[in-house]
This record gives sequence, structure tokens and C-alpha cells, in this order.
Amino acid sequence: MASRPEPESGRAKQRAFAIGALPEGDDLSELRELLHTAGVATVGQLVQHREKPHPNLYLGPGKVDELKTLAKAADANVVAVDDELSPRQERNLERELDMPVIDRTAVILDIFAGHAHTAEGKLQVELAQLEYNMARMRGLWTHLERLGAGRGVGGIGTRGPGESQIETDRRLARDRITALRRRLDHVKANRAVQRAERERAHLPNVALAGYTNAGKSTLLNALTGATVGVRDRLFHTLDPTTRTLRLQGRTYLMTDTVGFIRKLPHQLVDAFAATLEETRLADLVLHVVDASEPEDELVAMTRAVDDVLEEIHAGSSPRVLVLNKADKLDEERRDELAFRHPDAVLVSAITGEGLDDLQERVAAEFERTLRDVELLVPYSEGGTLSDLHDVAGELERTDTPDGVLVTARLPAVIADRFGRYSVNGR
Ligand SMILES: Nc1nc2c(ncn2[C@@H]2O[C@H](COP(=O)(O)OP(=O)(O)OP(=O)(O)O)[C@@H](O)[C@H]2O)c(=O)[nH]1
Ligand SMILES: [Mg+2]
Repeated sequence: MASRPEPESGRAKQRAFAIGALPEGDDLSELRELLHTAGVATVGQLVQHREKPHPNLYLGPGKVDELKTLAKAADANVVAVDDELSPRQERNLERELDMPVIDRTAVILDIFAGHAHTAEGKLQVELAQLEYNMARMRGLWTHLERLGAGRGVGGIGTRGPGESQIETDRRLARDRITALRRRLDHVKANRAVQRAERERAHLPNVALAGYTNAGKSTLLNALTGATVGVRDRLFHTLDPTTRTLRLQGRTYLMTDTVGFIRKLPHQLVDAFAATLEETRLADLVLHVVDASEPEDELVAMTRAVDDVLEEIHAGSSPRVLVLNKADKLDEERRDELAFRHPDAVLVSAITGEGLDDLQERVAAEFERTLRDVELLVPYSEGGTLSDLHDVAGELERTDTPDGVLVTARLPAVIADRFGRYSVNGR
């Protein structure tokens, strides 16, 4: 993947004018951050207060006139919109402004495309992009360029081939979508096999979930000694990483995965189903938030994550709120957080503050459900015995003619996984 232009280094190729239709306030900082991550400079912004975007133009017609003047004056060459536009809104707005228009979804898709490294990640992003482009009768080249088969220099929002090409492209796109779906099904099956192996190891699965840039990867590294990439940019991690974690004599698995954002494009939720499944099937979800954000931001980000968790049906997994970046907080804010989120754990993945508490909390979440089990493990299953040692910490074993009789205390979810060896019915 070619490195992307940094907006700071000289004059950026793409100079965006950011716009938003918001019920109140004028905060487009997240869109600007997204654009920055995509290598696009923001040269101005305009907000219109409205309950809902205008159905034809996104902003009201008068506001669009104002925008036209402002964007020209700021020497912008693209207009970036803080929502996903309908194809009609996008077409109309481009015609009115005589300038390319990109929406929030296109920017996020572009970032994902730039950050996908594994074969699985690339397939998932390509599928999401194709589905997005299909709805817009856009040429295939937008994603082909990403794959290194580009037709010249583009950038987000630049247009592809003429109308005559589009029908052919649509047909090709449909074929490609079918092929991608098939390959992703295959990936998903592989992932299920891997997961089954991990489950056969009977270890508890802990997933790190949360808003993008909250510090999930940093936390995984701090807790498990992993070396997952960390950067101050959005959607740095797209591919899940799993590491083991030893706590009070028991072994756990911890998985870091893709971050969430407000208005997460549904094409991505769809395409990333295999990846998101890691979170859905976790025994415990650590919901990581950036506690250095102001309270209303923190609440909005937390809600956005909860919504996605609901959407992928991970809403019912036990969850612990982890307030990260404690090192950036003053005493007053610490007190406020303790008051507002009494069940949360305050940590700093950077300084290590609170990590002991977090580990204790993870262990406690499983220990709450500890059950005494008696298992009879046949001598032929030595692997199962060693798994039991990992997961139970302490256990008693007696050799019998039929196998090893083991008494141990196991978290409920784990006891269930050993169910077939049970001799005490638990
Ligand atoms: N001050 C401070 N910065 C932190 C802390 N944890 C993470 N960061 C910084 O926050 C930024 C994002 O960290 P990541 O670990 O990449 O965040 P992430 O949640 O994995 O982000 P995505 O993979 O993009 O979703 C990086 O610049 C980190 O150095 C912390 O405890 N304190
Ligand atoms: Mg990450």
C-alpha cells in the first residue's frame, strides 16, 4: 500500500470543506479527524442546525449557496459531509456545488482500505466498498485503485469512468461481490475452526471492544506483553489479535479487535461479521473508553459502542467498563468519573496505573461464577488434563482404573465446556 500524503507536509492534494447538519452545536472534530487520518486536509467548515438533513440536498438550498461561496473562497477541492448521503443527495449536492462530494461513509471506507493488512481484512473492506459503490452507480476503479490496479491518480471522491462504462462495471461488481462473499464465508469457517480449537483448550475468552483510538491495543500490549501496533489515528487495528494472559494461576485469552465509531457504516458491520464475531462470542467484554474525553463525549462514544454491540448481538455478554488514559485526568475529573461510573475500572495503559485492579476485576468476573466440578478424564486425553491445569489453577487428581478423577473449581462457562467429563452432574 502506498503511503498516504500527510496534510501537514506541504499543500495537501485534497483540501476538504467539512459540512454537517446537526440538531445543535458545531462540532465536526471527528469528521476532521477522520479526514486527517485519510490524508485529507480540512480547510473550513459549515454547520446548519436542523433536526434532519434536507432530503434532496443534505443542507437547505440557501445554506448550499452559502457553502458554495465559502468553499470556493477557502480553495477547497472537495466537500466532506458528516453523514452518509443518499445517492440522490450526493448527486444533487455535487451538481449544485460543481465539486466532488464525499460522505462520512466514504471517508471511513477509505481509511479501512488503507489500514487493512491481512487477506481477510482486505476482503472485508473490498466487499464493503463495493456495496457502497454499487448503490451509487460508481465505477469499479475506486477500489481497484486501492488494490494497485488503479487508473491514474484519484483520491476519495474523484469520479471514475463515464456512464457507458457503468453498466459493465455494475455487472462486474455484482460478480465480484458474489465471489467475495463466498471467500469470506470460507474465512469465517476457518475462523470458526480456530475458535473451536481455542474453546477445546477450554480457556475463558476476554474481548477488548470500544471506540476507535480508546487504547485497546495499548491495553492488550500492557496486559499480555503483546506487540500489537498502536497509533494515534482512527481505525489502526482491523485484524483481531489474541494473546494469553495469566491471572492468579489461571490462563485467559484476550482479543483486541476493530474499533467502533458513531454512525459506523452498516456495510462495514456486515462485511466485518467474521471479525466482529470474536467479540460476540467472548465470555467477557472489556469495553474500553478514552476517559480523557469530556463527559458528554464519553457518554456518546459509550452509547455508540453499545449500539454496535447490540447490532452484532453481543449485547448480552457480561461487560466491564474500562476508563483508560487515567494519566490525562486531574483530581476533579477522577472524582467525577468515580461518581458517575461507580462500576468502572480506571486505568492507564501507558503508566500501568490500575492494571492490577483491572486484572483482579477480570478474574473476579469469572470467579463470581465458580463451580465445584468432578471430572473423569480418560488416560488417553492428556491434553485435556493440561488444559484443566491452565484453566483451573489448582486441582486435585486421583488415579482410578477408568481415568483421572479431577476435582476443581471452574468458572461456569468453562465448567460447561468440560461438561462431557462431568461425574457430579455439574
Ligand atoms: N495518555 C495516554 N494515551 C494512551 C493510553 N492508552 C493509549 N493511548 C494512546 O492512544 C492512542 C490510541 O491507542 P491504540 O491502542 O492504538 O487505540 P485503539 O483503541 O487500539 O485504536 P484503534 O485500533 O484505532 O481502534 C495512541 O496514541 C496511544 O499511545 C493511556 O493510557 N494514556
Ligand atoms: Mg488498535
